[in-house]
Amino acid sequence: MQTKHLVNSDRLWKSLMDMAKIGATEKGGVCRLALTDLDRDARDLFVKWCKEAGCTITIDQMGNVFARRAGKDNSLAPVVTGSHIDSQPTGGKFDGVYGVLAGLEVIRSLNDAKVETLRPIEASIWTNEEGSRFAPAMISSGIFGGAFELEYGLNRPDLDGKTMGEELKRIGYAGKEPVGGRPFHAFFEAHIEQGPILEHDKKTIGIVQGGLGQRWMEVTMTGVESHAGPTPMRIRKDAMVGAAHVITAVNKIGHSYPHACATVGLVQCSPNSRNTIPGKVFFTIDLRHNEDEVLTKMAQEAKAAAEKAAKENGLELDYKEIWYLPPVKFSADCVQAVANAASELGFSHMPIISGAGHDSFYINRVAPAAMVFVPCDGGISHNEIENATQEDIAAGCSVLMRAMIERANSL
Ligand code: HGY
Ligand code: MN
Ligand code: MN
Repeated sequence: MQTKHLVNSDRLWKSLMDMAKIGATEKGGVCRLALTDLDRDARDLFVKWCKEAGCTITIDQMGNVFARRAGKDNSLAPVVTGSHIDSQPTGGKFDGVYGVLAGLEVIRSLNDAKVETLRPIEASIWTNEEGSRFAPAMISSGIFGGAFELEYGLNRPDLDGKTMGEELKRIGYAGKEPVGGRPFHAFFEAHIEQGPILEHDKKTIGIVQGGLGQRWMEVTMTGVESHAGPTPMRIRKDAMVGAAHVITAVNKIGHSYPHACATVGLVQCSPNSRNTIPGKVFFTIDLRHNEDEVLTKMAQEAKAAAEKAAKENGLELDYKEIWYLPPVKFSADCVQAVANAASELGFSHMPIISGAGHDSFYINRVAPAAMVFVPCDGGISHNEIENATQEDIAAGCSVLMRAMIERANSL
């Protein structure tokens, strides 16, 4: 069957490449951390493009940006699409921003085709999806979905103690609109898969059924700083040794359950000097699984391993869980709308579960939501070499557009 693109593939690709210049890194990726000047510049560019496409712009108190294209009946709840524009420190050109610019491309293509939908359509940016600068992830969509209070989000600090509220004000995106409390008729998010399945199975579109649950912990192990030379091994209270035991245990937990994921991604050692025994080590744990009970067991085992390592190495332990996201199941109607669109447009497709978290996970709590995945090279993401093909990027956007039109013309 001949596949059909509904969108302007070259224009979408160019907007992605232009946006990737903001925070571009030597190795071809982006570093555009949440609420930095680069995040502001990217937001400003998106807003400029959306205004040129005839949209009206609304910004809420967490800096979420909504670009609205009017429909025939603007009293009806909109169909919304979007994702995030903040990146990892060594992020790629597509993670998040593809979903933001795919939403703009849908609006631009509707304008080109002079199509008026019954319902208004909105393209959106969700603040601090990555949870890299400000933990946890997906805070702003989480507030929209009722998982966190606004005050909690505004007061989340980065590692230098700057809060989200202060940084939103600083970059000029502390909006007035309340976060949430308004209905979406449906929400769709286009995103690269960030894993190897679609590429391996040679499918263009992933019909995302839902996503893994997550538990994030912050751990501080405290021993005694002392001289690396005269301090005998038997009397040391070495925080790095304790942390090493926990890090190894977390990795073992990840391997011990099928489809589990377990990662220690952030480690800070103090005083971080080569000839001083580390007195304090701070690190994070990221556990994921599609079954809530298994995720709970993994978390219990990680905590037990930390307590054992602290005891055996004479260390103080501060261990706290800072985030729990239950496994997600998307709305059957929206998932079906994506599947129908992929079939009607002739793109190969398969059902898939997301290993990564996304803003639609929380929006799914207050509105029917689903996602459209496209492959990325080698399944690599959260890496500057992250890449996708223009063909797949346009295919995913066409499926997004078709699904959105179907929902936007339904009562
Ligand atoms: O961590 C995640 O899954 C997402 O990239 N924030
Ligand atoms: Mn993402
Ligand atoms: Mn990401």
